[in-house]
Amino acid sequence: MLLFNNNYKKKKITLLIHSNPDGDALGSSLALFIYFKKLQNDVFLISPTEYYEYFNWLPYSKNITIFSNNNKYLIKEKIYKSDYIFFIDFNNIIRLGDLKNFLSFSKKSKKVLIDHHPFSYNNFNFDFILSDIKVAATSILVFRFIYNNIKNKYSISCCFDKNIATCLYVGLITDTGFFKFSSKISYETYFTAGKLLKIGIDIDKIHNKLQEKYTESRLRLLSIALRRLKIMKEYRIAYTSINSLDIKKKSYIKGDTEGIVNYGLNIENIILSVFFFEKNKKCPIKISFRSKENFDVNLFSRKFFKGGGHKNAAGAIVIGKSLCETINYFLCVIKKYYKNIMFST
Ligand SMILES: [Mn+2]
Repeated sequence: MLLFNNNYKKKKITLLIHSNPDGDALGSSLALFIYFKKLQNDVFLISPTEYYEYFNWLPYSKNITIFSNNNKYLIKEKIYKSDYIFFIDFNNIIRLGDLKNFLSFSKKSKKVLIDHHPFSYNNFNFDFILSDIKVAATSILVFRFIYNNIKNKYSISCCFDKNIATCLYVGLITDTGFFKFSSKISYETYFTAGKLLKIGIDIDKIHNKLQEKYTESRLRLLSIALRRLKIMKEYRIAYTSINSLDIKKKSYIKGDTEGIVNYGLNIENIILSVFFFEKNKKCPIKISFRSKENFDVNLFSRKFFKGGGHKNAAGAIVIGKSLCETINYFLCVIKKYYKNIMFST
């Protein structure tokens, strides 16, 4: 994609990431932010929601604008004036939350997608697409993008600095679970990691920062979720939930339920783990799915919950149903689903 060549004029670029951005969305977008800034562009990075404070040490993270009622006019203006709008680590504009309504002001701009999720039914009209569902993280695609842009034009070491490499490395290791999720790992995963290492990132520091740090409330909520864990051996499923009462009692803070869904998969023979989350009675129910082997939670979540994600990690939002109704619905559909597909592996 020949977006930027030697004689380009300063461009206005807006970078968008998905709600509740993860390490990959933050790392990829910050890397692009730093890169475009170095090339003297006018860059603006917007997150539809706050991000988990665990990531606030990332280089340039202070430059992320969190969408709110107080800055909506600024955001509208930035989107309106953009030459380019980048959609990073998502392709379904639903994931922008209320920020999606502002895209109607973006008519003048070229839309660029950089993402590794399967295409959603709710697609947007992108002008440039850099999408590859086989790569482990969007960070790899951003690496490719920057690498191809600077090759033969600028010195790589001048543009591809330690900050950019740190951000990309964070995306890479958070989306691969520190290189554990083998289904997505390929030659390019390690190739990219190797290139980033060569730039001189401080792996010790990054791993230290990313080490799980639990707040008291997080540990208490985890203990509730583990006690409530249900195991359906014959279906190879584990599921659990956290409800609004737990949240109140344990003075929840954002990010506390992060990762609860992964615990069920640690049990031998379990291939599907599900976590249901009711933040408060008025919020929709959030569901996280994690799977192993050939159980495709992206397909399952799309089919029954209008959600989506990846083959082994997906999510969904359920509006207008209680937690109990949602779990019952899940149990009902999963049993039917199993009759059709299971134990064929
Ligand atoms: Mn990702």
